[in-house]
Amino acid sequence: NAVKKTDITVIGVPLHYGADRKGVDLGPDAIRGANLHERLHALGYAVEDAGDLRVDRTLQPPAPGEKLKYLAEIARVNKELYAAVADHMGKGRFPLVLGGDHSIAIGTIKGVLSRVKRLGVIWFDAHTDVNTEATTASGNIHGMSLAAVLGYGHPDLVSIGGTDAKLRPENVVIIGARSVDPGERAFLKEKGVKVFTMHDIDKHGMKQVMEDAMAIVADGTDGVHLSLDLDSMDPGDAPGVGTPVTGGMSYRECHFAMELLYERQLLVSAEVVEVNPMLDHHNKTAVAAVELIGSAFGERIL
Ligand code: 4U7
Ligand code: MN
Ligand code: MN
Ligand code: MN
Repeated sequence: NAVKKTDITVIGVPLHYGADRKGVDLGPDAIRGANLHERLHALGYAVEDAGDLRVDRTLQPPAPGEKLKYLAEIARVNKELYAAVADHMGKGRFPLVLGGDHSIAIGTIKGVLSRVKRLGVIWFDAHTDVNTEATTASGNIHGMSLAAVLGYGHPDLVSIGGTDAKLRPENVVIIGARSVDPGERAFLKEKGVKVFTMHDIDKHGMKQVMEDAMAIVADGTDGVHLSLDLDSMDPGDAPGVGTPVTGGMSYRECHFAMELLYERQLLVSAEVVEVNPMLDHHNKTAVAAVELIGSAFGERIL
């Protein structure tokens, strides 16, 4: 048809400090290596690669018990990511951010919020990432990024990209959750973030869950950001992740969810995170990531 295809800018963020585990910093190149660009080109998109943001590789480990591990470097990288996303979106391009650990959602989403004030977010994850320094058991900032973009947590994270544009809890849905910490459960309930757990997917099926989820994120918003944590998938289909949780979305369920997202044409930005090639088998998880991106960008069997 005559729909104009968006131009895409790929931004790599080889950050692992938010997960405090090496390997996820190799995610951007593993995803590129699984033929991301070729795939998007074949679908008719003009793709530009902005390369990778620079990450300091020489940091000393944090003190035992630290509740915001590597905060300074994570905040610095996310500020750069915010600026890059805002810049590319300002030129009318679709930012596709490759992680790296999920702490990079702070920079991505703040950058998108600078261009799309009323933003919906659809967050695929085994976890819910709404810890703060007050509730975290691990001190890993990749478990705090959704709280931070909602305005909760350490000021150095919350203030990234300014505090004018706000993501509202009623415009966020989480899909695929099956590992939620006690403090997170209280947060989600108090703020009113809608979570479609694995139980909901089992009970209602992916089609119904996606229809309900997309109705929520599209209501009263001007665009939707996709945050895709590959640990939302079952570890059998996506073994290359740092925090695997059994009982996840199957390859087909996830693939179908992405196809449904494309049909509704809601997305203005996307990020794919937590792919860890050091834990993967034959790049399976990066290949799955590219398959899912393909589906979200309109790939079909016939
Ligand atoms: B990811 C965890 F305790 N909740 O805070 C934590 F279970 O971006 C995991 O979703 C966080 O992969 C996982 O450390 C963060 C843990
Ligand atoms: Mn996550
Ligand atoms: Mn996760
Ligand atoms: Mn496919």
